[in-house]
Amino acid sequence: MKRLLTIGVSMVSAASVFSQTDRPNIVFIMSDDHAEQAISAYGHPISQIARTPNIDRIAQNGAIFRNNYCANSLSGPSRACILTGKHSHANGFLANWSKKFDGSQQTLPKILQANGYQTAIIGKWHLISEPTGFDYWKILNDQGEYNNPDFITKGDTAQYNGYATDLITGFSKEWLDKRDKTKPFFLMVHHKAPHRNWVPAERHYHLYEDTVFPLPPTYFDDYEGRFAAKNQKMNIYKDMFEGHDLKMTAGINSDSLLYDPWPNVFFGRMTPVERERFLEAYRERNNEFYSKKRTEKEIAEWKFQRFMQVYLATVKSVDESVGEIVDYLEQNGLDENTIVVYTSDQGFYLGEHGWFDKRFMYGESFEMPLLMQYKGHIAPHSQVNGLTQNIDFAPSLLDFCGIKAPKDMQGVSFKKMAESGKTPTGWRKSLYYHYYEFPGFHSVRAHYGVKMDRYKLMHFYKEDIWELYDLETDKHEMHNIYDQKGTEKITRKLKQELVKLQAQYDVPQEFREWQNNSKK
Ligand code: SGN
Ligand code: CA
Repeated sequence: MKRLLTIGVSMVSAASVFSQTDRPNIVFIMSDDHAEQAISAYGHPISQIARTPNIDRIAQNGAIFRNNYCANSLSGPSRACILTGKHSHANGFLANWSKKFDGSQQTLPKILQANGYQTAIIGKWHLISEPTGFDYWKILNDQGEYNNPDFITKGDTAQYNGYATDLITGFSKEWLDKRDKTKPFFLMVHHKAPHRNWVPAERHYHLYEDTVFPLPPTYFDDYEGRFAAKNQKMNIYKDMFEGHDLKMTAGINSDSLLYDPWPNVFFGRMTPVERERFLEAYRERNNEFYSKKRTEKEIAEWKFQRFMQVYLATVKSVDESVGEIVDYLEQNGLDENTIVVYTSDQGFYLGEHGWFDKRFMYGESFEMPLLMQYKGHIAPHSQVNGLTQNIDFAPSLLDFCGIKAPKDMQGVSFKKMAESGKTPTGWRKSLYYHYYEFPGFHSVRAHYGVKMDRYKLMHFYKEDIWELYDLETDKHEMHNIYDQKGTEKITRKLKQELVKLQAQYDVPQEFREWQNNSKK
């Protein structure tokens, strides 16, 4: 019998392969800016003192992906890559300032919908155009607000009392309750947390207030030999907004924030009583900051600690949400036949190189957490070590549902690798990356690059600056060895690989001009 190949008018139902009830449901949980360093299953020292036991449950029930990366480390673009299974140049959503996601194109939810799935998205969407391919959607307005946020549904916008993470969890469970139980479902639960400006739920205001987090060894990076790294604006001690981000007040016993450029999305969203409780919760700590003279270095270190306290307290509610959803599935007999994915739209710096935010192809921003459970198919406590990328999510999930991915999807299915725990011979050896948003927030220059097992090559193409890192001897990417004696051969190899990937993915000439113009 013929299996469904792609969406179109003359479709054959995937029920030919799976019966209705056999086909797995999918709960795709994605948070915003959640770094691997802050998920305890990944083992980073920061996460060991701010654990995420519920997110870890997914890894215990299934697989942890050790080498998963994004294709463009920014929210809108990464979401577009996930929906389409294609790189940014192919799905058209290059940057957050891109006009609109073209919702008429083929996407994962559309294909699932056409195969009899009920589809829904609840939470952050961030693609400007209205969601397509979803039977139900209830999304935040753009970045969304933490406190008493607005949610948009078809033809309506309403403000809800409560905390964004909890509301998204509640709406998701309500949708699960009300869904048509005769059909399989695909539910995307997209949290705003722990995106800037890191407002924890009130019950977590005091969590971590006495915890001291380990300062990354590269916190005081001088960016020597790295032009773009030197010229960014995402430094914790130079670029953070003290009130908005770090919850610092203007002086001893002050009720005003030190600096909040967007009061309407933060402080202004709380009721006067909520504002009062927030200020009280931080008052003693904020007064303590002003109680003694501090050197610049001490202030920089203090800011790191405050950043970690608010960021990780914000993560806590996401972890609770995952616990509630996994519990719901178990309590409703859905855990056996439901794929649960936990990921974040990209990685994030937690003080590495002195930074917050992402965008760069360096380490922690490029790395994208991925945990996945599917009982009876993915063994508990398994590890996926092959190189995977967010463009693989759509073809892989389709594969798990017995639906053949359309040929123009650029990602590949990692189903077999996840099921067997083994990297097949012939699995990809390199990854292509491209970040476009310059000028833009945080001033990270546009670049593309290739990552192989040991080396990473990056090209800041507007400036025609190349960087090469040996990840084995320099895991923090502090020493740009491009042009150094002895690196000629490996540079040639990586450039060849880059050319190969750009050709394979049909990257338009305008995004690979270097092949004609580069001085090197
Ligand atoms: C906001 C943030 C930036 C962040 C972008 C993109 N500022 O503009 O720090 O880089 O979002 O983030 S904020 O103070 O307004 O939050 S993304 O994850 O949506 O791509
Ligand atoms: Ca993000």
